[in-house]
Amino acid sequence: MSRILPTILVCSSLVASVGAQGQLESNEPGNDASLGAEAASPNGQCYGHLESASPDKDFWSFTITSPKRLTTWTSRRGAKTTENGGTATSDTVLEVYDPNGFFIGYNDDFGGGKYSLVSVDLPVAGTYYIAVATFVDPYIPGFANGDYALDIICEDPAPAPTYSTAPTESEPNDACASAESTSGGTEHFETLQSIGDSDYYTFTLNRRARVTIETHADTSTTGAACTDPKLWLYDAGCVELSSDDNGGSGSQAMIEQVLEPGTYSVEVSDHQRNAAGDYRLTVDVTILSTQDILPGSPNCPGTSGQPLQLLPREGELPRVGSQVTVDVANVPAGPCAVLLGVTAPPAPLDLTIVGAPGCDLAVNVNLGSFACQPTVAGEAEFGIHIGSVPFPGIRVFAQAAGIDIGANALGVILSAPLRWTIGAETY
Ligand SMILES: [Ca+2]
Ligand SMILES: [Ca+2]
Ligand SMILES: [Ca+2]
Ligand SMILES: [Ca+2]
Repeated sequence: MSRILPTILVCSSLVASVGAQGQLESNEPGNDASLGAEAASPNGQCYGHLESASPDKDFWSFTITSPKRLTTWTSRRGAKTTENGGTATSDTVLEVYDPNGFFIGYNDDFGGGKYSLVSVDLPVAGTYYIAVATFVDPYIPGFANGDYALDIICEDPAPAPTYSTAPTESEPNDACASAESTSGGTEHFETLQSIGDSDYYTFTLNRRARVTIETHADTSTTGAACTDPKLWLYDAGCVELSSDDNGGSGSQAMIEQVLEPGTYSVEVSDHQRNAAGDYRLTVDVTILSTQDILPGSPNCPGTSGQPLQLLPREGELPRVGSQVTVDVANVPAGPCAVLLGVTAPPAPLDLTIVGAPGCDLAVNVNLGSFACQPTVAGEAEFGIHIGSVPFPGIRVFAQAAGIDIGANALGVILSAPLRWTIGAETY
């Protein structure tokens, strides 16, 4: 039951908004300045093009009527990634300006790629500007140009976190093997009973997440505080990953780290494991967006000799409240559709028996099948608007299918499946 309800809610939230397309740039070269900015929505996806003749800058504007938190990012648009003369740009920079034209945000690269992301508070109502520009390296001839996607999300500022209080510790908990259980949204009011005491806590992540573990001054257990605590983070084998002494408030400790799915432990002790006293420990877990191509259809070429492919967009983030789009490459001449579901079969279903050897059905098509949107010859794109799904961590599976008479006896080819994990945040 706990899985069914989110599934139904995700379906109803997604189906109404499948196939949404970005707003196109329409005022080049007027949009090179804020005066000619393209008017955009404060929540949506835009499609622009950075010119090849000279480095381009495209201004986009949006208006908010109350203070918001802006998160905006660029991503690749188009299946090809050629820097010069290709269909997709590969390197952008982002600038954000307030209603008075003051510069309030900038980013070149984020998340290990060449696209850009800015997250900034917008403190007053008004019209703000985002400029997408070509990255120019003065030491390298030529520059990246081509198509890009720009996502804009304006949200109400997040409320202060609230925690549920964990049961009192049960000593001895002085090793990974005897650690207390914890999880995101939990706080612990505990004490180091004697000099040299360590308290271990363990938690398990089933999605990629940003984890924040922090100590806070407290005297609620014995009346005396541990004045200078320290934290150590360990992996499932109790191998130390990191530690922090004074990264929190004053001499308090804080570890903030992006962690892959798995089991971890954290140790709280005095900074020299040489003092006693009370502390409060908080644990926050924020699930992050991911997109992965999974195994499936290992040998399912079309008549072109190439396989149908879903290509996740570099820099694109399947985040709550955003539009997520994927490119489709090697699209055959016949109709193309994207099969969409919130679950996948335990193993891909080989279609040899119906005349498509090497092609696998790897999605439970419980959201439906939807036409690809053609872009250029042999390419298409497909997008969904995620809406405010209140269940970050839910997965959406997509697989492209194309009618390609002659490719095999069935006349259908399938791509490998794409798995989106809907994150509460981006990185
Ligand atoms: Ca442009
Ligand atoms: Ca421009
Ligand atoms: Ca203790
Ligand atoms: Ca202990």
